[in-house]
Amino acid sequence: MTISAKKLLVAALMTMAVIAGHCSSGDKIEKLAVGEKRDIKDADGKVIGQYEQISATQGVYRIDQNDDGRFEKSIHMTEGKVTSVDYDNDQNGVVDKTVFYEDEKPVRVTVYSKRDQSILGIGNVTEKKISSVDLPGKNKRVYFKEDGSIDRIETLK
Ligand SMILES: [Ca+2]
Repeated sequence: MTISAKKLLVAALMTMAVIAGHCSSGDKIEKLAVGEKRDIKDADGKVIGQYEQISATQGVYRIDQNDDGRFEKSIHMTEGKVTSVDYDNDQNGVVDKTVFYEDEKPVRVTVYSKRDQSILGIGNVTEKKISSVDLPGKNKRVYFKEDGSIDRIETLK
């Protein structure tokens, strides 16, 4: 990976962390039978996605805002709390990134390779900011300062 590719990845991860911060579990909690689905509508009544009850405690909101049949965002919920959100920002039907939540706070962002879906980078989130990024392909972990500049780089074991 080149330096500019790394910069891009970091920028993407940081953007994700910010977006993730806006995605709270304040959404309405549905209660349906397992396997049951329900349309999600916007303020104008237009269908923008679907909610599916996966199990007694788990459900997923799948959002297809541009109505092309591909979900750009899937929000996984357990007991009414967000556990992870999958994003398909380029709308190719394959997940680009997943943001993982613990206690309703984003803790980790995984970015996948467009080529083979392998993990390009794992961003570790602290206080809604990326504090470090693991680059499995490089065996490196990059730490960031408060201002987003690189603090240090460690080799992963
Ligand atoms: Ca779509």
